Amino acid sequence: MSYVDQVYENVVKKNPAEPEFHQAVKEVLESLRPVIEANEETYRREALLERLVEPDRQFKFRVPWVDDQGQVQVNTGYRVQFNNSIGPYKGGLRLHPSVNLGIIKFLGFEQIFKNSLTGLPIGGGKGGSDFDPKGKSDREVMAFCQSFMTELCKYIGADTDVPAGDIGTGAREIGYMFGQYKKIKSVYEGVLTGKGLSYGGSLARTEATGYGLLYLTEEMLKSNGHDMAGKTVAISGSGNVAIYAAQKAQQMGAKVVTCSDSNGWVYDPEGIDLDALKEIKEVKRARLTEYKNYRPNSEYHEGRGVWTVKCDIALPCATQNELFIEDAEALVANGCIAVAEGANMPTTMDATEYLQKNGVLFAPGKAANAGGVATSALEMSQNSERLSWTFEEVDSKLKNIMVNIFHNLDDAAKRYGKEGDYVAGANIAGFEKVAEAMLAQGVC
Ligand code: NDP
Ligand code: 2IT
Repeated sequence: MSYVDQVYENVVKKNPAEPEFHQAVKEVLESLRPVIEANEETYRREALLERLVEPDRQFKFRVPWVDDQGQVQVNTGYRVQFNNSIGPYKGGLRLHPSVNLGIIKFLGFEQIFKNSLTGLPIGGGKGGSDFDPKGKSDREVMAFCQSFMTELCKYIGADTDVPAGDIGTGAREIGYMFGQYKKIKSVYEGVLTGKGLSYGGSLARTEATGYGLLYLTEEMLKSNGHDMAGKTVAISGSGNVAIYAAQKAQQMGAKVVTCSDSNGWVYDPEGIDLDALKEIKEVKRARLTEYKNYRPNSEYHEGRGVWTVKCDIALPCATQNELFIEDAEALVANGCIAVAEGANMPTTMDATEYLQKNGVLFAPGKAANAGGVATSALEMSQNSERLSWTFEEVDSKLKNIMVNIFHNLDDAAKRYGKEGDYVAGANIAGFEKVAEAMLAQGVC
């Protein structure tokens, strides 16, 4: 049996009931086959892949808190420290009722390669909880965040492990967690990123994932003879990534016609009104059903459907496994030329293959959404030197990073005879640096 198949089979056996983790490992290992075959003897002897798919350590803990009725609630918290061979563990905290160990592990595993692609010294980690911030008062969210950090603070630190936002974790949650960390540890350090601007946050971190997605997409389009101006864009999600992806797409002269949340989706043929969307989602924390009150000519539909809309470019920015084979078929039938993943693993493997086979340019999440974590690393740098950079400075570094990521993965794909396969290119380019560091550091 090939080394890749052997390692994958073992992952499934050792980690049952973690389908998202299996999916992430399979996608990475499949595209690493040529690199692994070229170095098989060393990698086997050093058990490189076995070490890569096994987290350094994982924490699972109880998070008790008291709701506004005086009722004690109990959630489960997680932090998976996956690989720190190129820098401190770095990755977000997801707060969503669907969170379980397998989801955190898939995200942590992806994060290793994504963080490597940024070219910055950050390792891979991820955490979160099955807590649902939706419908909770600020006081309840604070109670949860304080309890969560009371345990998490034992395992993290500015040079050890630096969490940040993800689904359900935004500026409010990071603020409460930072306050609790400081209270318990009496240390003022950059232990979290995505902080508010008044206490060590970086300008442009809020916008970074969405903006970075568009910088990379534009570069991918340019290198294939297209550009963003005049294009029609379908976006899913309506959170941090979706909103700032839409903003940058509009700035680049494209028209964004959709967005969605977990209940339904909006089609606005005149182009999404971002002021309205921000007010609904960032200020009121409300549902997309409200969008029609601002834009009477728009349509609201219950359920899924964003990918049925005719578009040139599709940007899935909500969650994992939200773009299926039938969606890929609809996109191809409608003449879509590019798909770039703002979310982590939003496209299923068969959908990805279908898109690639049908000539659709496809930028995988670990490259396309790396602008968020890259800017988090820039926030760490600013915290370390106790300085803050201007918006323009951070934004121009972000743009450079995204352009470099695209060329690195484009080159890696070409080196292995897989020109245009940006999935393989991203996995190979991300893996090469981590593998080299792991081998150099010996068995650990
Ligand atoms: P937010 O919580 O700000 O927004 C998430 C959006 O996705 C919401 O519109 C939400 O709808 C929707 N969504 C979440 N879960 C589901 C679900 N199970 N089914 C349908 N819709 C869902 O999160 P972000 O924008 O930060 O994250 C979006 C994606 O981008 C995630 O995959 C995340 O891992 C990834 N990402 C985020 C980065 C960041 O910097 N924030 C960086 C890189 C990647 P609803 O409100 O109804 O739940
Ligand atoms: O998936 C991701 O890259 C994030 N949620 C951002 C992580 C970070 O540390 O900024």
